[in-house]
Amino acid sequence: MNYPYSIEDFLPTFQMDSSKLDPDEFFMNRCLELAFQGCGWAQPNPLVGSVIVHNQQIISEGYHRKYGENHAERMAILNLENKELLTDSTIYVSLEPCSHFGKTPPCSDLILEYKIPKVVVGMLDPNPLVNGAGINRLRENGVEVVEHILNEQCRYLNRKFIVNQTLKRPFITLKWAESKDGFYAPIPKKTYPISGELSRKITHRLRQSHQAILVGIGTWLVDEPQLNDRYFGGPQPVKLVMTENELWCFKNDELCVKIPMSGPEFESRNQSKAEFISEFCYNNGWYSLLVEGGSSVWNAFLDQDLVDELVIYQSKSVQLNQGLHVPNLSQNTRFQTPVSVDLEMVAENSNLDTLIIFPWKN
Ligand code: AOF
Ligand code: ZN
Repeated sequence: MNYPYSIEDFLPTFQMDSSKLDPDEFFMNRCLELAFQGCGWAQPNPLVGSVIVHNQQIISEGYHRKYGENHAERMAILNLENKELLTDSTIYVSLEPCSHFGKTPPCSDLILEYKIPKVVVGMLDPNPLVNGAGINRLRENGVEVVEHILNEQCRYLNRKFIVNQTLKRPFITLKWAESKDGFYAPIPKKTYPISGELSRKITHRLRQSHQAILVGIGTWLVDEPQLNDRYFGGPQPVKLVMTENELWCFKNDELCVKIPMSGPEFESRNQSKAEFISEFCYNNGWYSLLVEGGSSVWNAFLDQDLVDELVIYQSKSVQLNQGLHVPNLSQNTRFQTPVSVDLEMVAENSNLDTLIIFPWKN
């Protein structure tokens, strides 16, 4: 499987040897590959892929390409020229077919309409409007349904959607680059390149796959970061800046609103800044937030346990001797067993960073 520069590329659960997969897993793996093509475009909808298999051969494929557009199964069915084959085929889909009317009509109805006798599903749809109802509807109408194929991988791919649907808040990723001695910037603070080229690309993928990006005012003023994705395409994330007393919100590079985060009204909410920002994002429809630092912003989220995933680039070459410290994770039980990848070992790469990931925990 290859999701260029994405966190999935570096996790052991996604390093599947396709020769060892059984047929259901093999076809579901293809669904995952297709699903990922919607990365950055389908959000905040889930990433979903689908294949139609006839006589053990894939005869059609589809994926949820863009928010508001056709769902994966519908695409796979529409893409098939000879629809007569459907009554003797199996449709694979990485997420349970939906049973509700959203921006598009229910996929389970389409499957029934074309009399597809068997459906193989990767994961249940955590959307309370579906949540098993799509599978029930198929079974009640005589369709054979097989569930949970590559379930762990399907759920990980849709971790943002799961967090949104079950916790009603954005998925929150923290990311930083640190020198080999644990600093993220020199003192006095100035722009200082720590991570290498491959790390930068991974960051752009992270930006592309989040709907909002947050930095502190220090990072904003000193680094003047563009906070956009310049490699992968799709809608650009909204930029947020946390100051001592305000949250600034930029859309299309224009400052559009400053929201107070101090004073009697804010205090009366009894919320930390991290909780407030999380709720503010969710209420605005920004269902994933990438927190790029500095330390007061990272710590605001770590202190409130509002971190779903943590991504660190640790340089093997840059040593600062003194500077601004990255957050201390030693007391935090959630962040003790990372996945560590020596990026220098990744194909044709002169990047001297170790990628340290604390992946979302199911
Ligand atoms: C599927 N296949 O490919 C996707 C599904 O507004 P809509 O019509 O796009 O519906 C969005 C919801 O549909 C979303 O919250 C999730 O429950 C489900 N997404 N379902 O059968 C797909 N993307
Ligand atoms: Zn659907």
